[in-house]
Amino acid sequence: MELIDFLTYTVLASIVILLTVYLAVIILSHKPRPIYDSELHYQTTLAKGGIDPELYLLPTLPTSPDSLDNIEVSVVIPCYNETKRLKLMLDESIEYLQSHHANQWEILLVDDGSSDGTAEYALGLASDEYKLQPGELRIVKLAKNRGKGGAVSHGLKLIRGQYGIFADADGASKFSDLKKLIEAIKNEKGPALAIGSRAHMVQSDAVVKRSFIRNFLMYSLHTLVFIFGIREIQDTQCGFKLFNREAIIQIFPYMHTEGWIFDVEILIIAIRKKIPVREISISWHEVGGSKVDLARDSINMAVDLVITRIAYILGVYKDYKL
Ligand SMILES: Nc1nc2c(ncn2[C@@H]2O[C@H](COP(=O)(O)OP(=O)(O)OP(=O)(O)O)[C@@H](O)[C@H]2O)c(=O)[nH]1
Ligand SMILES: *[C@@H]1O[C@H](CO)[C@@H](O)[C@H](O)[C@H]1NC(C)=O
Ligand SMILES: [Mg+2]
Repeated sequence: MELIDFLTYTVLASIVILLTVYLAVIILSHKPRPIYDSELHYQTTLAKGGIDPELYLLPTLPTSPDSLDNIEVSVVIPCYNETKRLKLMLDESIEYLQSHHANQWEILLVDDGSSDGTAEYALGLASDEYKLQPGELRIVKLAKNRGKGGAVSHGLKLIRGQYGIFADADGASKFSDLKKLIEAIKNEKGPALAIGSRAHMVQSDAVVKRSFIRNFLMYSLHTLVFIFGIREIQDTQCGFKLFNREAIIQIFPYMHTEGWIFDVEILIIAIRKKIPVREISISWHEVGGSKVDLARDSINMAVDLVITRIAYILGVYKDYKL
């Protein structure tokens, strides 16, 4: 009799806990905000120099794996108040693209609601400093700030290239390492990713000299990511990830997270869909002026990670239909 009471009690309690978790995840789940029409348009420079005031429609993801306009590489740069850091990154990347992918590249700069004139600044550089052709540097402005994940996912759905890569505006990664990433997946027939990795640098000055608290938070996050199921990838957070067109089509329409944890969601979807992920060592150097708010952003990342993982397990997030 007592045993039966105990069993009934346990079963009931489990059901209540499960329902509570399920409801909590539904309530807390990430809902990407709707897209404004202006966010599907870009601005660029004029052939004769200067900024073109017109807005042009961006291509939305075609289902065909072929590139549009014969573009090999599209670079998406998420930018939030980046007038101070952007020029170095553009110097390096444009020089590389012009010499290694001449006339077959584009940069799509996603201005994530900056209020320091990042978009106008970048267009000015494109015209006066780099003398780019129309369409080579495209700017899409988000009407309201979405966070790095929102900006990157939005941008990658609007590119023309056969490959799409996202890279940070501060130029922390060595841009020419793009070559290694392309090499790593260029023979793949289906969808594939090549992601930059800084795992080889954990003993280096760049990491050792970071503040104790930064490293502590970094290791805590790594541990949490490990517990929540990404074991086969050492550096999930590197801001230098390359996708072939097929991978973009299979991953980005299904993203839910818009904040810093989006890197993990990309990998969760890739692993669930058995898309190959090659992790490639790249050069990386710390750049000052980080906009990560350590305390607030670490807590948000931890919470978002747990919600995302459980939401996939419970089927609240799906990765096969919108
Ligand atoms: N902080 C912040 N950055 C954003 C946002 N949207 C896009 N970004 C961009 O995300 C990129 C990375 O931001 P950083 O401030 O360099 O991040 P970090 O602290 O250097 O982080 P690590 O480079 O991973 O060490 C930059 O290109 C930002 O401009 C946003 O809403 N907030
Ligand atoms: C962005 O830049 C503007 C102008 O410099 C400043 O007023 C604003 O506080 C900045 N926002 C953030 C979040 O850094
Ligand atoms: Mg950085």
